[in-house]
Formats: sequence, C-alpha cells, structure tokens
Amino acid sequence: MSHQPRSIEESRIAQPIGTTLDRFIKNNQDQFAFASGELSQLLRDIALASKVVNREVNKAGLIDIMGAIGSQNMAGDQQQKLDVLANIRFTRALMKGGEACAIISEETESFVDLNNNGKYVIAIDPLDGSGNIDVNVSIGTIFSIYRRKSPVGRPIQTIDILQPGADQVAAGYVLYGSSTMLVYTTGHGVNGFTYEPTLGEYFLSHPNLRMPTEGKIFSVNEGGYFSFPEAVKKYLAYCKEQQYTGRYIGSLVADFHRNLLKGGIYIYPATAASPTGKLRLMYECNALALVAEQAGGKATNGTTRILEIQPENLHQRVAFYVGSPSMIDRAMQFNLG
Ligand code: AHM
Ligand code: MG
Repeated sequence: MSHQPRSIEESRIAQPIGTTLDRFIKNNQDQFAFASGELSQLLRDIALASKVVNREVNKAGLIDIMGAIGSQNMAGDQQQKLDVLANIRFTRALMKGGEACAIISEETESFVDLNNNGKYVIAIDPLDGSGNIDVNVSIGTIFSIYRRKSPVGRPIQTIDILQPGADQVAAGYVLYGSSTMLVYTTGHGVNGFTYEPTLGEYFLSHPNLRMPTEGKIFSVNEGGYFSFPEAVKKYLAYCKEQQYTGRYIGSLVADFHRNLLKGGIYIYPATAASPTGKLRLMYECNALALVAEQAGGKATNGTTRILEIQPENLHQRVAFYVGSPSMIDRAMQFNLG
C-alpha cells in the first residue's frame, strides 16, 4: 500500500477536533452518583461566568481609558473593581439556573441565600490574587461545590454551609494567565481545559493531570520570614540546602497551577500577623486541596489534612501546605504544625 504524502489541507482535515468542556462534562456526567444534570449545569455556569470575567480581566488596563470616553457595559456597571465585578458575574450565573441554594464568597460577609429548592452550595473566591490585577500578573477564580445536607425546599441550615472539604462534589479553578485555563475535578481525577478566545470555547488540553511525586520548587512569601514559626524557617533552610528553586507569584491559583504541572510545594504558614494563616479554608484552600489530592498531591495545615478540617465560620483562615506528595511528607517531618 502506497503512503502518498498528504496535502496540508488533507492533514488539517485528518486532525481530530478537540474536546470542548461542554462535551467533556456531558460525556462524564454519569460518573457522578447523583447525576441529574444539575451539577453539570453548575459547571457550565461557572465556565460561562469565567469567560465574561476573562474578557474583563483582559481589558483591565483599559478601564480608565474606557471610563474616560464614557463607555459602559450593557449592565451599566463598568468602573467597578474587578474582584467585585467578578463576584457579580459568578453570582448571577449561579443564580440563573436555580441549582444553587447558597453561595459563600470572599466578597460577601454572610452567605448569599438563593433558592430553597436548590441542591447545591457553592463556595467561591471570584478573583483571587487581586493585588496582581493592576500589574498584569496572573490571577484566578477558585470554586467548591457541595450538595446541601438538609431537605430541599426548606431554608438552608448551618450544616449545608459549613461542610468540610472532603464533602465537595466538585472543585476547581480558573487561571487567567498567559492563556486562560479551567481545571476541575468531580472526584474522578483532574482535567484541564484551555480557553480558545476566538471560538469562545474551553478545550480539553490537560487530560488526567497528575502532580509529579517529587519536585524542586518551593513557593512562599519569604518577606514574612521573621514571623514564621521556627519549624518553617528550618524547612526553608532545608529547601535552600537542597538548592530547590524559589518561585512565588503571589496569586495562589498561579503558584498552585505551576506546582501542579512541574512538581513543588506551596507554603503559607501561620505568621505573627495571621496566627492561623492568611488563606481562607472555605473558598481558597479546600478546592485546591481536592484538586491536589485528585492529582496525587497532598494538602495539610501542618497537622491535619485540609479536607478533614471542620469549618467553624465562612471566612476561617488556615495555614496551607500543598503540593507534591513526597515534598509534603518531607516538610511534615519538620513538624510545621
Ligand atoms: P486575596 O484573596 O486578597 O487575593 O489574597 C490571597 C492571596 C493569594 O492568592 C496569595 O497566595 C496570597 O494572598 C499572597 O499573600 P502575600 O501577599 O501575603 O504573599
Ligand atoms: Mg482570595
């Protein structure tokens, strides 16, 4: 049989078309024990809101210019801080379908009570790393999805809101970086999707992501060094003796994502200023802990697996160590707790 060289056009046609996020969600819907399409719809709603936020993030540097020429978006709510705007985008998207009964957000003091018939509670940091917006550095959205525990149709209860991370039915993040990515898990491994802006679609680009068992990157804000616990200082000295690479963006999603792909450890310890740590359990750490574990990594506060911590309030802070399993195991030998 002769193998004629293909024309460029033929080669193009022969290339398989990518898997869109929508198709992937649909194809994998039956992995979910309560498959009724509602969780799938929530994931789609989050993806849609992230596209809108992505558009706004990309215009961040233009806001003053557009303000100066009096331009407004359709809703008339331009000129707001991007993190507030992102909160509005995600809340609206999650409200629309009626699947969510409550939203816990970094941007709101109390939870947003939505719809007694909704079966899901969403915890979200709509735009994390917001200090990096003005300087054109990667930022992210972090989300956790829980099933409510109390009967549907009644007002939601504390047990619906304060659920430990182990009860998440799905979690993930969006990284607004050099390209925009959505990475999520429903407890069956982790998959990553890259946004193709001209088509307005996320495409599966990182199927079945696995975190390297070992790594050489440590990510910590060493500016806080003198207020770190002694054990953390010792561990950091160890990282340097090992000639690990220090990488710290200051956007949790971006630091986490790099370490997920390359292998590494992210460290945000308790400090003198934040004796229980800075990062928030419910809408920053839990989602990334589930993604890490589902990719073969580990996440702890130094003594307890993050996913097992029973939250006591919506905005609770925890120390956070997340990353490659061997690196976390070794770090724990320093008794970082
Ligand atoms: P934010 O929710 O106000 O954006 O703060 C969370 C961010 C994380 O993205 C990042 O890892 C951390 O705060 C950086 O804190 P620091 O500037 O103390 O290093
Ligand atoms: Mg945040």
